[in-house]
Amino acid sequence: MHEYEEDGYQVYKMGLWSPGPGCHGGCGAEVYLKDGKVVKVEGDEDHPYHQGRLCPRALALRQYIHHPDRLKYPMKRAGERGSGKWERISWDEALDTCEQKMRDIREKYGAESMVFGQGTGRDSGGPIIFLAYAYGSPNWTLFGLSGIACFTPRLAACTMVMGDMTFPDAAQFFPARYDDPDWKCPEVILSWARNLQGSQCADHYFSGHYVIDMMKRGAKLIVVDPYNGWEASRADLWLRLRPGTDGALAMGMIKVIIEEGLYDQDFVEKWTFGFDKLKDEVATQSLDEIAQITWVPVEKIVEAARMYAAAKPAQMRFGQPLDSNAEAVASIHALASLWALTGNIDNPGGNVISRPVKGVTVYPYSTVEVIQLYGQEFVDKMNEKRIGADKYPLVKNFRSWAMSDDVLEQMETGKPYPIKGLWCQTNNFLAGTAQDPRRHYEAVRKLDFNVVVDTFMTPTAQAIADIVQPAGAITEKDSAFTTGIPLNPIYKVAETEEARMDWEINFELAKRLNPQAVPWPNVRALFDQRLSVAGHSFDSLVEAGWALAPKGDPTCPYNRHEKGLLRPDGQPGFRTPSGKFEFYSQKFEEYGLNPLPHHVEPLESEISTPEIHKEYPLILCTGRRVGVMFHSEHRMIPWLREINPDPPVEIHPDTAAKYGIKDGDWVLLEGTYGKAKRKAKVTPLTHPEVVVAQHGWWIPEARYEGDGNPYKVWDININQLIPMGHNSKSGFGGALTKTMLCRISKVKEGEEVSYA
Ligand SMILES: Nc1nc2c(c(=O)[nH]1)N[C@H]1C(S)=C(S)[C@@H](COP(=O)(O)OP(=O)(O)OC[C@H]3O[C@@H](n4cnc5c(=O)[nH]c(N)nc54)[C@H](O)[C@@H]3O)O[C@H]1N2
Ligand SMILES: Nc1nc2c(c(=O)[nH]1)N[C@H]1C(S)=C(S)[C@@H](COP(=O)(O)OP(=O)(O)OC[C@H]3O[C@@H](n4cnc5c(=O)[nH]c(N)nc54)[C@H](O)[C@@H]3O)O[C@H]1N2
Ligand SMILES: [Mo]
Repeated sequence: MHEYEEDGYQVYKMGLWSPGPGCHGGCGAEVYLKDGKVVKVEGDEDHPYHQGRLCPRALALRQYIHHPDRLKYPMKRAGERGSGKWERISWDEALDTCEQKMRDIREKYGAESMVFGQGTGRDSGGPIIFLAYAYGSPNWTLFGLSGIACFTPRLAACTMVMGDMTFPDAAQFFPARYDDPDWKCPEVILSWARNLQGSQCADHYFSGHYVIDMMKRGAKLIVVDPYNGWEASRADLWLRLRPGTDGALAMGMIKVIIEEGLYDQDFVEKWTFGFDKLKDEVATQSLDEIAQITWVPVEKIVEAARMYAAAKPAQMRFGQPLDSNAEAVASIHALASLWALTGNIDNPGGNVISRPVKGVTVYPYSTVEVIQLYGQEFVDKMNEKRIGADKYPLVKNFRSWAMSDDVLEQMETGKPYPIKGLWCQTNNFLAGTAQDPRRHYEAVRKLDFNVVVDTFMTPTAQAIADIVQPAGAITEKDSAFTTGIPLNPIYKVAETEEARMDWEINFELAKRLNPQAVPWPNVRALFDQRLSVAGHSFDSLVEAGWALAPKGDPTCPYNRHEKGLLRPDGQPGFRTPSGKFEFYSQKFEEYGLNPLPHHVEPLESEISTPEIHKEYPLILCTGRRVGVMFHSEHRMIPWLREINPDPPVEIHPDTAAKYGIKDGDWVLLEGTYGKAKRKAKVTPLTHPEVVVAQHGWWIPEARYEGDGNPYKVWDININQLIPMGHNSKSGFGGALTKTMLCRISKVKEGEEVSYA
């Protein structure tokens, strides 16, 4: 039952997602309401995936939902852009203005002149592409994040070389979870650039604590991470690599596995393509050189390769820092090759192929899904003007994003066609999403019309918006979590003033701008249709609580390549040109990219720019997640801010001593592109040559009076040290968020940062 009464509370069982906790988890919660207000949130012990566990952000949900600073009604600016002056307006006026301005832009310059920007994959992703496509603009993008370096590089690489993405198998496909007789516990979990304690559910959509569950069941842990975090400190083997050298390390492991004959001969013979070419490639490489590049000693590379290859099954979880690698898809190709070499694809306990549960798509993650929603002809038409599609064949042929780096450049140059407006929903680019936020700020402020849809007044909204629209929080919206396991409904149980759900806002505007594209009477009807392939209506999914695909369904494992469940032609094999996992990728070759996995040095490093390294000797590794905050959110939530009160930079005690820095000192970080201030947190957990800085910082309590520095963002935004426009050759990847060089010094007397 999804709703019951207890001690005068109305209790709703629901999956939590953004906005509120943020995250990608859809965790099972029980939300307690009294007099229409959320008063308490607890984990739902009956939920098979999370069994009552919740993160701190979910537990603090009531402080988010009822925060006095929540945006409560639409507003228009009442002065110059960035003046900090706002006037309350009605929803009618807000939507009338958007309709009229967007019509003007479309008529004068074409629909492509309006960019639709989102942040990370949240519930709003579906309605944003929906509005963009209804309006007629192909320019849907993860606005500001160089190389769209979040998940898409991993998705694109895996799709090209094996036709699908995989997730670690934590028995998430079965209601009985670990007790299902078909499931096997992996002997080894290789956790590569993952941060269980901080990012928690991250990009695997069924909660991160499965690692602990499986360690309790005997799985050994190998960790690849420069930082001594929760996982590294508990690992059976820890490889402390230099940030950005994952591709080189993976090639080293491939070399050992091939040359020591540790690979799964049967799988390689039957299901892979290009093995000999991969073998020739690694024969040219030396483990000593790889050790030098990666900082990982040869013995450890060998030990990791042997341990991973000997385990049956073994699984790998891989995180966002890989998307930031200089040639991200190439290093991800190397990692995926490890699964194929050891036969750990779609096997019990290995890396299992993931497709939307029963084929339901609300927020498309692949080209197939975009086409499923909008049709081939329309998608082809969109590609004609999609920014970046002509420049990068991989971008053209995967998922439909406009390329973030090129969007910025085109805003600045107006070439090949002008950009005139930004629809900015779920994206605080000035504080968190964007690299080189100053360039973004300048470019967006010159546009004719900007809209921000958010739950709070952010630095971005203050600086660039003409219209601000208040978005409903997680308990204030109807939607569905269809991108992971299980399929979860989101349903409205409360309201905050005039805040509206993202789907409703975009649906209403899309209907005004292109009624033909919106044949449904309301959002619920749209959901009914999209859920119908799973045999559900919106109401029945809410009643059921969650849904899974049954065994035998093509969206449920195992060994689907053997059963002909992966390819459109129904033949056994993978959805690639050869029908096999491609060590030598024919798609990459077709797109003018190196068909083999390989390593590319970061833009700045001790190897690529030794001169710069002399002056800027530290590696700036940003954005390592912390559990109490989601990107730029939660700085105003008392319980969470108390745990993480100031924008920190973590620095090793030896390095701190060298530069005369003490714990709690304000320090200046300087790189070749810019600078930012931070509070030093001296800790042995970080490597002496790596400083670790959280991203997403702004100071909500520093009230904004129109001085051009909204919420002190220019004092502390770490992305000022990170440039745009150096994304990977393929287009996707290379955000440089983990690898820029920098130097550090104590902030001088009188230059103290204060934000009371
Ligand atoms: N609480 C919270 N959860 C989040 C988010 C959040 O902001 N807050 N963000 C969400 C989003 S959008 C994402 S993309 C995910 C990201 O979540 P993850 O993929 O887990 O990424 P991170 O936490 O950035 O880093 C993971 C680990 O990689 C290490 N690392 C850094 N650079 C490198 C490198 O070059 N190579 C290797 N091998 N390791 C490296 C870091 O030290 C860290 O321990 O988290 C999601 N979950
Ligand atoms: N230096 C550095 N920068 C990074 C990263 C890093 O590791 N280092 N990580 C990058 C990554 S992987 C990502 S994915 C991006 C994330 O970037 P974003 O996802 O854009 O994250 P935020 O900057 O927090 O902006 C999100 C905004 O959306 C609002 N919001 C939240 N949920 C909703 C909702 O459902 N509806 C609406 N309308 N608004 C909502 C929040 O209040 C917030 O203001 O950041 C990137 N930036
Ligand atoms: Mo992300």
